[in-house]
Amino acid sequence: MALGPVRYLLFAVTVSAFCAIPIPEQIGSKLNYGSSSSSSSSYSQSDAAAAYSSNKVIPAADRMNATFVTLARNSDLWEMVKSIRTVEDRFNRNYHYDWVFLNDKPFDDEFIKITSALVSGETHYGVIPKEHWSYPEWIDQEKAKKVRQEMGEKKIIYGDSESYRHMCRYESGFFFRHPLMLNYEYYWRVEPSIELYCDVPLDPFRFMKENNKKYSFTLSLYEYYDTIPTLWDTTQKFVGEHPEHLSSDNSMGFLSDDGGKTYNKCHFWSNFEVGSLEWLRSKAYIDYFETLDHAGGFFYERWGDAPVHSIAAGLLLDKDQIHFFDEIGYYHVPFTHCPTEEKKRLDLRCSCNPSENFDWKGYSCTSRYFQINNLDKPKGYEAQT
Ligand SMILES: Nc1nc2c(ncn2[C@@H]2O[C@H](COP(=O)(O)OP(=O)(O)OP(=O)(O)O)[C@@H](O)[C@H]2O)c(=O)[nH]1
Ligand SMILES: [Mg+2]
Repeated sequence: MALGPVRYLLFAVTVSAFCAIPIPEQIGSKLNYGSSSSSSSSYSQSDAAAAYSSNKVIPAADRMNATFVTLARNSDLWEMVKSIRTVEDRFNRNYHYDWVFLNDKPFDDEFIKITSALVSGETHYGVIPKEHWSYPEWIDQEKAKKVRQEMGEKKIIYGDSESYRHMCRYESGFFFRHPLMLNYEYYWRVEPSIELYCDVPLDPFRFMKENNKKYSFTLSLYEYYDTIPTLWDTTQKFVGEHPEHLSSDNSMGFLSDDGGKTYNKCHFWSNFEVGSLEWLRSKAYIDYFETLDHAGGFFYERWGDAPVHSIAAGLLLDKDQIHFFDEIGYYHVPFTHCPTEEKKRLDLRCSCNPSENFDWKGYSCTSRYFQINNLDKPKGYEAQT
């Protein structure tokens, strides 16, 4: 973990040295806090904002069918406590959404005692079935071991780690199928040691549902190439075999600079996600995951769940089903998303330093997202490039 910032900084230097990143024209934000479509309920996002400032708890009937979800080890407890506290303070104290914790080993009593005391909603603790956290029978484990040694010698971050690979495969293909997740429609992924910097002035789950969004992000960046050399070839194979799954209004322009021939390595940073579980459980997504899983790259390379989710969202969903949550100020070491506009930061009582906002820096991909969606960049973004 301590290597995290170093990894990204080294990577950032590489990217800024070798990649020409087109920066779109200056434009102002189109994002707003409210929902653009009508709701069958009398409850609205402005009620959410009012409730936040008055400390009112949203009635259960006005909650969405949604949960927070965290994959963690028992040893992550105290870093997880920080994440829960920030999520509760900035959002969930008014909502009391549930929280599902998943682990490849049983959670211990202390983990359960502390986390259940801090979460305002119900907590659920699940053990991951063995077959979702082990080698599929078609994987050559000797070959996988050799790769880990080689990647370790090359000092590729987590290159020598077996558990990190199981984790990435699990987050790519299984967490949304865990029995505890099956009854929910939306999830918000939370990792240990994160920070929410601003009051969350809307219910992100409701926003997703009312606006037909399926996937969302706060930060985006370039992937480390050595971890995914054949991910794009495998994706192309999938597209060839399943052209029916490709959206005709996809985000190829976010993922590729040459119309799909090569992957530009842009991905949404998946340690934060609010998304549709039903989309992840769809035939389109499962077919994609199965193609990747059979190709073996989770073990023979070190494919991360971030590029996997991002490529799937970018190709299988319509462009406007992917949402950028500008109002959710967020930190996961070493990157910050801090809303660009001062008025927004003041209204939402943000505690982030705007000069640390990563959005418009050269190694963020968020400009590309704005470009392909014809979105106006927020006022003041030039000062943060
Ligand atoms: N149960 C379990 N959870 C894990 C394991 N490895 C990682 N996780 C969890 O999976 C998520 C991602 O792991 P991280 O170690 O944060 O990976 P990362 O975000 O790429 O790396 P960092 O930059 O070091 O945070 C976190 O929620 C971890 O708590 C594991 O072996 N078992
Ligand atoms: Mg992490």
